[in-house]
Amino acid sequence: MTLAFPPGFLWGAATAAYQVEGAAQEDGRTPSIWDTFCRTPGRVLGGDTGDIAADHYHRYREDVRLMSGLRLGAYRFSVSWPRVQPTGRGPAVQRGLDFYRALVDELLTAGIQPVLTLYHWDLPQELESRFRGGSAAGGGWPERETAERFAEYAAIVAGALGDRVDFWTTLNEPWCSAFLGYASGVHAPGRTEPPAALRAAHHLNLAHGLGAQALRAALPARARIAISLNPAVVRPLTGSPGDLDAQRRIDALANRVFTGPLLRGAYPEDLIEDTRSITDWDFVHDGDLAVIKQPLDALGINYYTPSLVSAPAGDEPAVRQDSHGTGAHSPFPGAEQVAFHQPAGERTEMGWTVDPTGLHDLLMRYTREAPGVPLYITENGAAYDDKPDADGRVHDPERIDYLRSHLAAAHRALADGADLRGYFLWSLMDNFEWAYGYSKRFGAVYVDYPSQARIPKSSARWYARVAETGELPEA
Ligand code: GBH
Repeated sequence: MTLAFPPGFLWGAATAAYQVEGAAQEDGRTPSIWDTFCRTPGRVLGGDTGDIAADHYHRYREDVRLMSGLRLGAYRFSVSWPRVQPTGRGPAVQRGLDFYRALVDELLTAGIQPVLTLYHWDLPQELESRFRGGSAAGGGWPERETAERFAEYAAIVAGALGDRVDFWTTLNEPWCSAFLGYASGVHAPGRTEPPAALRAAHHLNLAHGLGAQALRAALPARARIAISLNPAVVRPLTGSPGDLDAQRRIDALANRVFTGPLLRGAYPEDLIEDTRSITDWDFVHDGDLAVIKQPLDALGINYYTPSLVSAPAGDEPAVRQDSHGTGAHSPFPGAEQVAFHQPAGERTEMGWTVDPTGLHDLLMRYTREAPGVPLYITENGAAYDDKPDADGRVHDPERIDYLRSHLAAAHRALADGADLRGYFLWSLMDNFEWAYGYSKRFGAVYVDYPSQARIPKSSARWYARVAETGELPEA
C-alpha cells in the first residue's frame, strides 16, 4: 500500500553551518568553540576539523541545484554566528551576511523555502573565553550574558534576512549544547562541570526566549518562529520502581528541563529536587520564565534512536552507550548512576538502534504537550558505511529502509491526530559529524572529500520521488 501525506506537507533536508560550510577563515569569520575543540588533541576522531568540510560556502549554487534534483520544498540550514558577528557582540560583518543572503536568494529562485536556524552549536570562541579572566571556570552558555548576546545576534540576522526568510528557529538541540558541551564534555567546549551544564540549560532557554522576542520585533507578521529540540524517547528496562524512577530522572534532564519552561513556564519540581545537591537554581531570575514561554509557531523535533534505562545495578558503575563519543563523564547531572542499555534490534553505523516506533511516540507526546503547535520533524536520518561502487554509484538500501520506516511511523502519527507539517532528512549531504569527524556519513548525497564531488546516493533518488509525489511507495 502507498501512504499519502497531506497536500502541502513540506519535504526538506537539513545541514548545519559548521558541518558543511568550511571557509573557516574567510571573509572575517573568527573561530567558534568547535574550531577550538577540533584543535584540542583527542577531542575529534582523526583530528578532523570543519576548516573545509563540504566546502558549501563556495559550492552553495551547485548544492542548491542538488536540492532541486531532490525535489526539496525546503532547506534547513544554520547561520554561523562567528561569520556574522565575530566577537559575539557589536557590529555585524557584511560579507558574512551577504553569503546567507546569496544562499537564500538562490533557494528562492529554485522555489525552495529557506528554514533558518540561528544557532547550531558554533558559539563564537570570544564568548566562551571572554569571562575567563584567570578563572578556570570559563564563559559561554553557563553565563547569563551569552543569552543576551544571542538576542542581539538574532536581531542582526533578522534585520538582514527578514524580508526573504519566513521560517526561523532559534536553537538546534539545546540539550546537546548544555549537557554534551558542559557535562560530558564530548562536544565543544568540552567542559565537565555538572553545575555549569544546568546553568547552560537555563541560559539556552533564556536565549530562546530573548531571541524569539527579538525576532518577533524585527520580522514581518507572517514569519514563523520555532525551536528544534532532540527530545529523548526514554524507555525503562523493566516496570520495576527503580527502573521507572531512572526513566523519570532522565526524562527530566533530557526533555522537561526544556519543555517545562518553554511550554508551561516552569522548571519541573522533580528536576529541581533531583539536582538539589548540585545547584540551588539561583541563576533563574524573576521574570525569566515568562520570557522563555514565548508563543511557538512550530515545534521542531529531531529524532534518531530511543534510550533504554534502568536503576543502577548494585555497586557496578553505570554502563552508558554514549552516541557522541565515549566520554567518561555523564551528561546527566544528578542522575550519573542511571544505567543505559543498548536497545535490541538493527543498528546504524553510529551504533544507534533503528526504532521508528520512537518517532511515533514522540510525535504523539508533543501533540498532547504542545496542543495547537504545528510539529515538524526537523531532523531524522542514519549513518551507513557508504562507498561508491566500481561505476561510481552509491547504493544505500539500508538508508532507504530507515527513511521508509520512519516516514511510515510519521504517517501513523498523522493518522492518530498529530499536526505534523513537514519532514527534514538529516542530512542533505555527508558532512562533519562532530566528535566523529568525517568518519560517519549521514547524507542522501555522497561527498568525495578529496575532490568535493557530490554523488546522489540511491536514497536521494528514492527521497526525490517521495518529495515529488507526497507518497511513500510500496516497499
Ligand atoms: C543531531 O544530533 C545534530 O543536530 C546534527 O548536527 C548531527 O549531525 C546529527 O544529529 C547526527 O548525529 O546516547 O545519551 O547521547 C543528534 C544528537 C543523538 C543526542 C542521540 C542524543 C542519544 C542519547 N543526539 N543521542 S545519548
